[in-house]
Amino acid sequence: MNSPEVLLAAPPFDFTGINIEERPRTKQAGYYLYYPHMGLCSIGATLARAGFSVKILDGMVDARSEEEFVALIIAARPRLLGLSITTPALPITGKLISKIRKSLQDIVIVAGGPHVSCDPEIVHALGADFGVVGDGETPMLKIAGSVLRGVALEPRTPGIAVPGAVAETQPDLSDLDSIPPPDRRLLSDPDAYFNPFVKARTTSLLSARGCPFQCSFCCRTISMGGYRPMEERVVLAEMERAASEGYRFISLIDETFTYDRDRAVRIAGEMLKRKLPFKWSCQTRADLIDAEALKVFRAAGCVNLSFGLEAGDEEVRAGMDKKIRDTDYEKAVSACRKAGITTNLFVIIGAPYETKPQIDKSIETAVALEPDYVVYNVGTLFPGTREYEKRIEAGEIDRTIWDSYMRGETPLPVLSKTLGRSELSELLRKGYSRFYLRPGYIVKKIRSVRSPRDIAVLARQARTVIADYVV
Ligand code: B12
Repeated sequence: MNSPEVLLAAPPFDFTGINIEERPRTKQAGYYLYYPHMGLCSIGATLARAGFSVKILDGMVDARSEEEFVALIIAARPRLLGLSITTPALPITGKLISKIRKSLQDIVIVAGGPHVSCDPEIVHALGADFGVVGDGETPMLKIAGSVLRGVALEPRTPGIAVPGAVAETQPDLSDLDSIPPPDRRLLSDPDAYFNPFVKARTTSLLSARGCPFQCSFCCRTISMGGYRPMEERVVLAEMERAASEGYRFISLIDETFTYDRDRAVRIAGEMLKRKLPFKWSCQTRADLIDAEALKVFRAAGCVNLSFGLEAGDEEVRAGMDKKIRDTDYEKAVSACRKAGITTNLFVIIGAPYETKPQIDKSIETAVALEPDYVVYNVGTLFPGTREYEKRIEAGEIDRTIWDSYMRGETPLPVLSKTLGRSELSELLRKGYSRFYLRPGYIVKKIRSVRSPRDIAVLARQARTVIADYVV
């Protein structure tokens, strides 16, 4: 790698580890899907437009180990390193920063991403020089100007935290159309990303940032700000560009793609009209889709739709401020099936007061709804969520929990108030076995095989489920 002025990186990190503890892991079992980091591509595009030389290092695909990740950074010798950090990646990032500093004494390190946005005080414990809260484009541009061009950085610049001082709030980037589109050409291996739906060059794409809903377990209202749609022509131009760069599968990673249902239908309609060569997937809420919209989506290449079931029990769901009725899920899955779109349900194992029988109900509901896929996650208490703030107020936990989690002294806190992470992990394994190892499901999957590619995809899915969650 030639030395870039700025290296933007995401640490290598086995994120299935947050669900299953202490398993003997000799090699990575192969993830179900992995998409490129749009936040880094967007910050990279902004810096490149201002004349900085930038590269992206995605530890998840560019490095096979922590050692390799550190070695790649040392070899690149950037003056400025920006790290994107999710909460579960804190411990590894802390270790990586101290290793990098041992070899590159002059490097300036900026920490950003969902965790830092919700807990900027972590910058000190992490050993970073700056932390960025919220949208990274403008603050990172200012930091790069200061570090690389000597432009003075005003004290208390909005969005920028330094060790020991909390950041002033920066307004959300409201005019998303004014920033350059994410630059996927900064990714070192665009073919390293994959999904289970098609064998094609895969990418992610955002048509809006933020989410207008207030589910108590989700941090995106703080870390991503309010709902901010991009202009439709800008979204379509980005799609055209992705097509010209050879991408043939797009994961639309908006939190709630059909929040503005008519806008989503217009975008899909235009994809169809322009004959954009993509298959695509998106995520939304089960109460925000209808047969008409799905018909347009399918015609425009949509092959999969994900929504959060979260819990099988309507009351548990409502308790997390996700007020969607059971019947909405039944309707949604069946409408997708009729439209020829596969479905994926996200299920939380361990809502705050969820009991074991209620978790069993989630597992059985996921089976009964007959979606094509289910993804279970152990409910984690993330900073920046309303549930977290509630527990701080009640004196149940302390904000310093993240420092001790980072140092390996405290486990990652769970959402559940009654069950521990290992019990929840066991229930999660049970959920995966129950859903994917049912004879009916296996037969259905084998019957759906139409090509050698389908066999390869099925083998990868089976390997992931068995190695990660069953053995
Ligand atoms: C797509 C996605 C994924 C994809 C791809 C991830 C990737 N390569 O980016 C997959 C499926 C692999 C994934 C996995 C996981 N994800 Co995820 N994912 C998302 C999702 C839906 C969109 C991310 C995105 O592109 N956003 C749009 C861009 C523009 O925003 P952004 O990435 O946050 O970046 C902006 C700012 O955060 C900031 N920023 C980010 N990085 C940096 C770095 C620097 C230096 C600076 C200055 C600023 C900065 O500036 C960016 C541009 O403004 C978000 C939800 C969301 N809306 O963000 C969850 C989300 C990021 N994921 C989350 C989680 C928990 C996970 C998993 C742990 C889930 C699991 N159980 O396995 C793993 C961990 C992955 C990891 N490597 O750490 C949480 C993180 C919460 C937290 N506090 O950590 C989120 C916020 C969902 C949620 N609401 O809870 N994820």
